[in-house]
Amino acid sequence: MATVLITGASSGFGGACAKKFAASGHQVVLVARRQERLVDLAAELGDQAHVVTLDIRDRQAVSELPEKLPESFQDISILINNAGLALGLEGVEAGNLDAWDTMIDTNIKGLIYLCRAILPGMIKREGGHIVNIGSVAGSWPYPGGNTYGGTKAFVQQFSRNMRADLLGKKIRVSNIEPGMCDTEFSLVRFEGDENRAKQVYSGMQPLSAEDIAEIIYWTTALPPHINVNQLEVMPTEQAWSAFAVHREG
Ligand code: NDP
Ligand code: 8X3
Repeated sequence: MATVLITGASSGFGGACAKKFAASGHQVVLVARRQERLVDLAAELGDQAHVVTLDIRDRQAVSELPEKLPESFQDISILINNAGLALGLEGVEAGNLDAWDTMIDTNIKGLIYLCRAILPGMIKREGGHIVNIGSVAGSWPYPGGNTYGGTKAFVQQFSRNMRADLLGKKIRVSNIEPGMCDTEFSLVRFEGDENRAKQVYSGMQPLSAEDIAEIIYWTTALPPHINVNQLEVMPTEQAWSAFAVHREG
């Protein structure tokens, strides 16, 4: 039985991971800001779950997180760095600087705070697995993806650099990079505009949160000598496009 800390467990991939890992016999530490949702999920999962209501942008709170866990939940062997968001789809010349700060503070800074807080324990216990949730947006540009894509490109390179730092320490690092997936992601991106969020997935079959949880679980369940470095996954009905060319006249 492993203890798995999941950020962003109040929705989407994080919630589905909590259910998947708990159903597979593991303990889960559920982290997010919306306490009520976490408490409801923990009630569903039983004694295997522990709730931590936390904003991952709070550096101090994240650094104190390991020591504040009940003793039976302290030996975290899997960290799923999932909490994150996109805000807006404006072109770079019209982007909202507050939204950009929030994405950088959450997707980049929150993620590195968690790694820094949890890794010393993993190193001491000589084992662990950090699963970062990147995005196809970290490799492939699209109009309006500017800062969000930049944060996920950071996650890609930070994951690789962590592998370099952790070589020989029996700690795995994986970066899972999903494409379109129907969670609350678009609702958040479009500030609660349900119609606009729905349009993103209309007429095609997106991935589900459970699909991603299955893939994350698989990477962690592989024998310990196997490290999935980077795994990009899209719906079959999504693909890349040709280069865009602007022509005069
Ligand atoms: P959801 O919006 O459904 O879930 C996002 C989760 O992140 C929520 O649980 C939210 O909890 C949490 N979160 C956001 N900000 C903070 C914060 N400051 N502190 C703590 N928790 C926070 O979206 P997804 O499940 O789709 O997204 C999960 C991850 O997957 C994100 O990193 C996203 O960028 C990435 N991703 C999503 C894709 C998609 O198409 N859905 C594709 C590729 C990557 P709360 O609000 O309660 O704090
Ligand atoms: C979410 C996928 O394509 O909307 O990271 O950026 S995308």
